[in-house]
Amino acid sequence: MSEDNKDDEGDGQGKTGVLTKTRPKTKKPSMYKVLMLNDDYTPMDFVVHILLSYFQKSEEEAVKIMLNVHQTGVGLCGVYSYEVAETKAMQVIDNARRNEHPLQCTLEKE
Ligand code: TYC
Repeated sequence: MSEDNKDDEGDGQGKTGVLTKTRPKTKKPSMYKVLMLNDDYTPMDFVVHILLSYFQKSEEEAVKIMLNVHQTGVGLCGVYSYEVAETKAMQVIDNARRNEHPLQCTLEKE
């Protein structure tokens, strides 16, 4: 019997140990937006292809996002942990470069 869990309150209710177990201080990992930027040269169908290949979008969603980027200058591709976001942005930029398109992606902390 541990000293700090003894029933010494005399209320006839049995054990009254207070639950004081503290949770360790953990922080949720920050999430990052992968943003796609507009440019004047990357073909629209290439951008749609990128959204389908790296961001698991449906054809309909991909076209919507691409047009939104085309019209507003920037658009959201997805939100991921830092490492996943960084990897996806890198893969997109690398793929675009290999295909000689200037398409760019950036990360933004949520
Ligand atoms: N603005 C490009 C065009 O007119 C299309 C485009 C859309 C390029 C989205 C980049 O992230 C982008 N061909």
